[in-house]
Amino acid sequence: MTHLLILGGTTEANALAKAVTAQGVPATYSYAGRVDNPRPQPLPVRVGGFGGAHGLAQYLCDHAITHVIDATHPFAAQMSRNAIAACRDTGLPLAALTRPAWTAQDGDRWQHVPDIGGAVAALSGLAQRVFLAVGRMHLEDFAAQPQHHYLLRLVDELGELPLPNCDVVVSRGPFTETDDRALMQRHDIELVVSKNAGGSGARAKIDAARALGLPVLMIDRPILPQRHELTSVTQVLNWLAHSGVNLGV
Ligand code: 3Y8
Ligand code: NAP
Repeated sequence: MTHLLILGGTTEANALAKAVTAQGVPATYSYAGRVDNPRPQPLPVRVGGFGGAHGLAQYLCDHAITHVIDATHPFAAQMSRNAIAACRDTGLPLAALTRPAWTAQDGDRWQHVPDIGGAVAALSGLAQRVFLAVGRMHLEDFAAQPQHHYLLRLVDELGELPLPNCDVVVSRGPFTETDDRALMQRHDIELVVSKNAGGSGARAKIDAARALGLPVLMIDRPILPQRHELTSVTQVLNWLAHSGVNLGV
């Protein structure tokens, strides 16, 4: 009996959830539990960590999972590493549904940095008005550069803010270039800090920066171990069909 585990939390994971539900394939959607109100899904949802790679392997056995699709964000590196280890240990098939990294186009003024720490180091120097659109989990790292005025965009309100000089916008994507351009003009933004998330849900600020001629500190993705990677829902459905899943029941 087929039972998919979708490791979710992205636009692509949500599209996959709809597709497998439409095909009548039994599946469970998994959130880490990072935000207060994660988007509802059309299939059973579980929320919270598994307890490392071993906890995930145990979950896969306990819930008779037959296939794992890692549709997490490219920066969710620990989850992806755990999925590789747990599927290796249990012998279960794993495919990652990911999105190609963004590449600079004409007019882009990108400075690539290898990780969050590299972005913090690149912010040394005179005070600027910085759009820090990297979420909540790494904000404290930027307290090392308190001279800037930061515009933060968060999914949920934060009580304590680790940055002395900042404005906060509480808003979850997917975002649009028009709105991001207006936001950046309203706040006189001079520099954008972004993860190279890929996909469409987070790219609005990159397109807005190009249109406004603003520089971008682009944080490159963490390097992941080798795994079977797919870049569309159709490819995932084909992968499932080729591994014996009866689609369209
Ligand atoms: C909990 C689950 C959809 C999916 C929406 C995508 C697109 C909008 C853009 C900016 C960048 C950022 C952040 C972002 C985007 C999508 C997608 C994406 C970036 C939700 C969601 C969960 C999370 C977790 C959250 C992180 C944070 C990162 C905000 C749901 C809304 C910055 C990544 O407050 C926190 O703790 C937030 C934590 C991990 C990164 C960070 O370090 O803070 N995403 N985002 C998932 C879980 O619990 O398992 O409610 O949908 C999902 C989405 N966020 O179609 O609606 O697919 O990428 N998410 C980044 O890309 O830089 C915002 O502001 O421009
Ligand atoms: P991470 O650093 O790779 O994972 C840290 C731990 O969180 C994992 O080891 C696991 O805990 C738990 N976890 C992560 N994703 C999970 C999931 N989908 N289901 C169950 N547990 C999960 O992950 P992250 O960067 O914090 O991302 C967390 C979630 O936010 C993911 O769903 C991701 O797709 C989504 N998201 C992240 C970003 C981002 O910028 N990082 C952007 C958009 C969406 P255990 O070890 O206890 O199992």
